Amino acid sequence: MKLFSYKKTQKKNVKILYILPSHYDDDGYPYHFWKGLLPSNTLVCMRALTQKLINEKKLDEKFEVHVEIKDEFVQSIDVDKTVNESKKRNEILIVGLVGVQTNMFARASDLAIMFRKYQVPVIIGGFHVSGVMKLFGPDVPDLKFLMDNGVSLVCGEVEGDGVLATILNDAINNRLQPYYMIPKSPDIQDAPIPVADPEYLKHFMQPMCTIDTSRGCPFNCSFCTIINVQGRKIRCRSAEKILQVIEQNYDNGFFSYFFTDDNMSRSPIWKELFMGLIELKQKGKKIRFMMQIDTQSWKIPDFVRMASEAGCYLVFIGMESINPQNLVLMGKTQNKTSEYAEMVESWHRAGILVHVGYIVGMPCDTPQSIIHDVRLLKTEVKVDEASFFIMTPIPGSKDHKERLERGEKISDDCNHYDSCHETFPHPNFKIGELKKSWLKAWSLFYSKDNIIDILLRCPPEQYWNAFWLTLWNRYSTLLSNHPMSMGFLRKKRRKERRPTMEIESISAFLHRRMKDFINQVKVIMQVFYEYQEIWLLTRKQLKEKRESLASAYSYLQEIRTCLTQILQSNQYTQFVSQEYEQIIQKTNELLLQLSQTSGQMNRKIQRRLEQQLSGLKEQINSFKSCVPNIENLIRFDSLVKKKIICSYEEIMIKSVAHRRKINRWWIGLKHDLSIGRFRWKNMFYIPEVLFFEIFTGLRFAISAVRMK
Ligand code: B12
Ligand code: SF4
Repeated sequence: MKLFSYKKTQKKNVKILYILPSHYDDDGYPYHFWKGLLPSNTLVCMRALTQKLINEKKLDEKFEVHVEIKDEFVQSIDVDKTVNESKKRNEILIVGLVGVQTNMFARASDLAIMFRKYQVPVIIGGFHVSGVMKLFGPDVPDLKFLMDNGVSLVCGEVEGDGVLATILNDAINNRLQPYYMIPKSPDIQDAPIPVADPEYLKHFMQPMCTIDTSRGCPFNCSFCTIINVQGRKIRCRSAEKILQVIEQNYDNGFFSYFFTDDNMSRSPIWKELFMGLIELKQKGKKIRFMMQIDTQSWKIPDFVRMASEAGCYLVFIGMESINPQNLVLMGKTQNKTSEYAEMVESWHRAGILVHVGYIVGMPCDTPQSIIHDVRLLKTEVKVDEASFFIMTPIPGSKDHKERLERGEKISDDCNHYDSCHETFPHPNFKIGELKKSWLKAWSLFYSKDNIIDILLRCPPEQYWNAFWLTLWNRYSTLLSNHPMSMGFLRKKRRKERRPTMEIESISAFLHRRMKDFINQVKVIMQVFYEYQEIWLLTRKQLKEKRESLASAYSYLQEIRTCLTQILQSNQYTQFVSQEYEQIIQKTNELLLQLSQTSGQMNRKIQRRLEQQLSGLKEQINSFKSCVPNIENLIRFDSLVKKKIICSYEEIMIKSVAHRRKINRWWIGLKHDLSIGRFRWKNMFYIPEVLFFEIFTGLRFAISAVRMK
């Protein structure tokens, strides 16, 4: 369906093209994907606002104005082609680069200059320009460069009366000002709410709609730009209008939402909105949504319960750190670390998954403390999903301003402000070490053991959501990308490279793409196999087995925490030997618990389990006489993981044992082939392997896609 089509008319046509620019990777290629993860809220908001002006005839009536959108993450932007098409149609082209965050600013500037070469009027808006101009005014070199090249900049939100109409009429009549400073944050009560656009949403893996029900935040975190750009007073849209659009979207087949408010729990309309969604559900129109909230919101009366009834399946919480000192230094004093576990538990009880944002490189962080804190996040706080960000002094934040005032060195490449790069020297980390710690945090959290633990203990009704979310994070991080700014299947164009880097020869580019392809296939295969095993172990239908495995995994986590404490203490004091005794004791308890659960299984499993476990008791107790040095502790860890947990899993779930046997066969075959050895034994297994791979692979793929 085409939402906006051209009419034959006497008036001159004007095309307003809103583009969400991408950003560059470290090799200078813009990020493009075949399918994206999240659609852009700013892009659809800007189109809805402009369409309203067109409908209300607020734009110069001498022209016939049309509006189009393009998201560079998932759609290609060919500047020459776009300009030539407009020329052929004899229409005036106006380009708006929208929602430009700091990490997108370099790409946005390059696109702007490309369009300016054809004299196309270009306007840039979004958080980078707004944040910088609010704190430093327009006299900043990067911004001046653009204005000198005829690009117009917009600082602030444009919903206010006449604001966008003025800018667009100036653009249509070729009289754009170098910049527009919007003095007041507008009331958004009556701002148009974008309706779902199937043409745009088809570029994403799942058709999810976005709505910002409110803007502004009452808190005062020093690393955040919201306070300076959108203000501390909360302004909201009309709940009634939002509900009307949601119902209309439902009737058109769209029922999944991301409410992009920075803090939905402080939105004055949350109750009215949730009540409306509950009523829609009673009418059979079931909506599902995720939202961002703060760490205190679980205490708001009725908030958690109503969110669950209204269809919330995931909350994103800005936890940022588990070190209280860090939180005080960053002004995030509303976060109470001692309450984190209770908070997560309260959301879980309501059947809602908890995803936290976590910053590494806060003032008190060190490489060791990050490892320690991530362990706590897994074992004590028990969140279902975590996104890690490298501490970044984003322009527009108090942190950025203060660093500049103190004369500290910060990166001058905006493209690096994506929370995945080091942008300032941290006193506790050598250069490059912060990035390593950040990667370590991802790999520790998304380790296979923790993913199994998450899937075993998450609310059962959210099993498939947790499954796909963790899978996405694992897949993105294996490809060294941030899951939030990542899509499925990367695209690159040879000639589309950052102007500061040379265009590669065809052969060099083909070589790069071949390497990318092989890496992509490898990662997809790795994730497929890993998750097949994870699914075999954690499937929802194995209710009793899941429960006993869940407690085995939580024991394993506890034992590992003790082991880490011993390893970190580095000296064998009285305390260490007590801890050591404690883990041996805990492991014995684990054995006892596992053999008790065997009573619920069939006789054969029970017998095998008893045989396996009785031999282990002696081995565990033999550790009592060993010194708790590093080698012994590692041996102990491997005994618990391999001999107790793995064999328990294999005895309980036959298909897991089978999967692992075939994995070993593949590894053996690969090894044999690498050294040029041929074994007849390998051939005999081929029919069994093929049958298993096809049968289990298909069963897994169908279950994961149907999510049943
Ligand atoms: C939802 C969200 C996301 C989502 C989706 C974003 C999307 N594509 O919709 C996800 C999860 C993917 C995401 C990821 C990231 N985000 Co984010 N995100 C947001 C959030 C919460 C809401 C965005 C939104 O919908 N705003 C509402 C729209 C309507 O407002 P707006 O974009 O400012 O647009 C208005 C004006 O700026 C102006 N305007 C904008 N463009 C134009 C263009 C023209 C021509 C004109 C005239 C006017 C104009 O008019 C608009 C209407 O008033 C914002 C915070 C916020 N409150 O906005 C952070 C925010 C934008 N994100 C931020 C950051 C840092 C990131 C990440 C780098 C990582 C991270 N730390 O979260 C990644 C980067 C991903 C990427 N490269 O795209 C920062 C950006 C700061 C900066 N200077 O760069 C923000 C401000 C949050 C913060 N705490 O500081 N984000
Ligand atoms: S980080 Fe979150 S809580 Fe803190 S000021 Fe920004 S939006 Fe508000």
